[in-house]
Amino acid sequence: PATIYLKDYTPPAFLIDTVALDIAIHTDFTRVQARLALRRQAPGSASALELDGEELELQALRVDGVALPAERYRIEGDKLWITDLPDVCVLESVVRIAPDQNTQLSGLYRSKDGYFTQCEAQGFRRITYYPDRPDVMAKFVCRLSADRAAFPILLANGNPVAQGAEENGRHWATWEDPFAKPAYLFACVAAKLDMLEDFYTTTSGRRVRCAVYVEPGKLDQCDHAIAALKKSMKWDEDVFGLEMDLDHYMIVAVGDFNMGAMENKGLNIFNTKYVLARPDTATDTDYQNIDRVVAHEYFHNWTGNRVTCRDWFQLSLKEGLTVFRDQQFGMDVHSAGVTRIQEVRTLRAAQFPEDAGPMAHPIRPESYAEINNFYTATVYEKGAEVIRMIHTLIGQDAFRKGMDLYFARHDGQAVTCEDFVAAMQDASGLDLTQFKRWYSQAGTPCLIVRSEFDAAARRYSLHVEQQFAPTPYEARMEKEGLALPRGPYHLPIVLGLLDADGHALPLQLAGEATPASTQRTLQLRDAKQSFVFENVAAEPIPSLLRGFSAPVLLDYPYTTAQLVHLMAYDGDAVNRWEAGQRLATEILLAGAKAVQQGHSGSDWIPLDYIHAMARLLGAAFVDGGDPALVAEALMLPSENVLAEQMEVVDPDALHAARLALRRTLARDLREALLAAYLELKIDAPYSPEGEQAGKRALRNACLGYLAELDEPSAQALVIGHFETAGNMTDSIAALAAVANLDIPARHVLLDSFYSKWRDEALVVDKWLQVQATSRLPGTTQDVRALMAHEAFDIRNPNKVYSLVRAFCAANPKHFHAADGSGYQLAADVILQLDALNPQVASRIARCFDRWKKFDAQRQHQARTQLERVRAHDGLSSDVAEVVGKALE
Ligand code: DPP
Ligand code: ZN
Repeated sequence: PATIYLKDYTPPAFLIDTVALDIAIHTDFTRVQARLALRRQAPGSASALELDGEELELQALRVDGVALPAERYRIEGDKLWITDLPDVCVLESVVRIAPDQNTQLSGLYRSKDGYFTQCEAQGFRRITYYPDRPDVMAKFVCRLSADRAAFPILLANGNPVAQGAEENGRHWATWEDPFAKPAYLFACVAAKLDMLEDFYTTTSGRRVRCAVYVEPGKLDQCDHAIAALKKSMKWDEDVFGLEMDLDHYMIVAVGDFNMGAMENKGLNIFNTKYVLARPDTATDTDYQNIDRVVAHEYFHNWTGNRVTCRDWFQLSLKEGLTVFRDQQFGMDVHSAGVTRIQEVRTLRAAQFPEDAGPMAHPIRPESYAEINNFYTATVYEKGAEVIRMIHTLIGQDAFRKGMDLYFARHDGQAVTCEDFVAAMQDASGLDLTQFKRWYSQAGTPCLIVRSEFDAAARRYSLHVEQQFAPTPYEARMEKEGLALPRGPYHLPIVLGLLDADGHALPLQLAGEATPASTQRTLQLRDAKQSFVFENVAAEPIPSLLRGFSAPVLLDYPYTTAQLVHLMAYDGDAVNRWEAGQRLATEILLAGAKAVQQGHSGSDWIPLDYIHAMARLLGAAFVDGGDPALVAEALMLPSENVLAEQMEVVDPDALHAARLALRRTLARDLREALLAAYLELKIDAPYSPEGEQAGKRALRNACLGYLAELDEPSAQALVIGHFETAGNMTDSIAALAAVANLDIPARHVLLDSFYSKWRDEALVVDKWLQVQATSRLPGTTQDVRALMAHEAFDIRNPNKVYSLVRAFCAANPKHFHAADGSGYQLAADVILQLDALNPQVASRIARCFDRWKKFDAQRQHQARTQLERVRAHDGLSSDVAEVVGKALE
């Protein structure tokens, strides 16, 4: 596929003031008429109009009412060029499209109950000829028509302005969006849907109608989404002073959707997964995800829609910022500590490996082949970390001023990441020139920190060195002559120092007269930099990067005793958790080595660790204890995260070591785990919020450990948990545990679960997922068998994600099987999917990212499959880019 470069950006020759669309949906085809009011940016120049169009059947083209002669336009691939246009004119086009055949789910497509759209990033060109680029912002009017009985609901962006009947049982509706927007924010829906509505009044008195549309019969699963929407509206007013700017805010849920959700102006379209919830169908995690995704899409109304991206290289401008905003919202409405811990875990599980692999890219890449491949953990999650660092460096008040300035300068514009950073710099007065390296350098930097204590001088020094090795991305840029000089990062190190009793020390930096506080934010700028603290009586234990203040790897030679101390006493919840993870990682890596050397025992598990975990569990029940945090601490680092730490990954050894540690903890803490399990039983009616969810998380974590005891009584406990579960959180916890057990009850439970929920698609997804992630031998064959099951549909992204991606991304033991059977399964699915839905195929292909970290035999197996995929005729640019870079 052709590579597209940021350096080649040129402004569009023509702008569009208004767009009038007429979309007529018929049984076999849809006819789209578009009237574009064009205006040349540089009047008098001769440049041609460049329009994008994909899979469109052109039927008519008129300029100012006159049919365009053939010599005035030219179609080349997915481009339509028109020459000799006046500076101001109206272009009309008529095309036919086939949404019923649209399996890519990009553009206008058919799903069960009707027709839906997805236009980000480049779906609008599959609806009509248009300059499909975000820097062309226009006001849209959309007339939509369809059969009234089959598709009673007709929606588009903005406000409803008229509607009526047509002949043959058809009807129409016209919607007008008062805000100029890029085409990627266009949406329309023609479907049979049920609707739940509510109202929200903004501070300035606008009464906003909030509506959630879902498939018929699912109204009892909408309450949470609508509540989340109202909470988000309030939060954005309170925290950022940003109000809803339309009278209608609609969320439409659809079961076939490539991504999570889409922030189309006033008409969000959501994957059902992030809308539908009822206590018996959705888990606590699902409820929280709904809060977060609803908030995320709502927050986009300002950060993304009112101010959008100039080009797709700037994607992180809206995504990093909006993820940061939904994270802050999550910390405010849920537990701050737990929310942050979960984000750090996600970053390590998804973004760090990406940054270390063949698809590594900075949050603003210089080039791409397929933009759909750049909706990544780097652009989103690392992008959010970069915004968070600005927030940490300049402080909350200056950050708010920076946001205000950003909107004052750029409301209604399509801008760049530089524009955002400039607003933050101007509002705060902090020079962010060096900071901008975070936008252009790929890879996870490593901080090597060493400490030095001078008892006589009562001086404690931290010497910090930054390492920022180049990635394949930089090598590629180098080859293309685009390499930028790399340099050290500017980042905040939030830290505290603990004494031997666990007290936080007052921190007095050299040159200061008195200690300022017990927690400081240091600014690191140099490749090597030292920080010196005065008046330190005894050697302290450093708590570094509190709250995960920068997305880096930390190399500090902690002893086991120090980590155990931090686990118990660190004042920062994230770092208490982090100390436990760090210790568990060391132990598990030693365990993997022991397994490789054929040691069968578990003498690599230090007793200190077991005792620390026992204390942790006990701490959930003392005053001020937080079961949710304890549940996080009980969770060992995943095999994939551990794999990143191994020179040559041995997935079998990692699996064996991790399982051995879980079993040892289960055996040694059995009484405490059982007591906690019994104690944490909840009798109150279900609520997905706060305290109850935390207790459930800990209770289910205890159950998970107890299930590792190879004993009938433990198995009976799991089965009882399943049978008495009053909500999906408990049911699925038991089912996931039993899916790992080779006992007769496994099939009984799985079968009964499926017969109960076969008509509830999102619950069936969970059923597929627990089987795909089972550790039992035969799982790969089970996944193949499930692909032939009536419950599976390769055209439905959620089904592919739940079964195939869960297997590839969350079952390393089987995906990385030495015989190559997991890789072969993945490649089979990629090839089958590529012709149907390249975006989803490409996401599966990403599971091969780390193939070069494995042993020669596995590398050979992976290469065989990757080459097989690459050799496939007519491969999509999506998969071609991923596989091509993996094989580079
Ligand atoms: N812009 C969308 C989102 O992140 C991507 N589907 O919310
Ligand atoms: Zn987003």
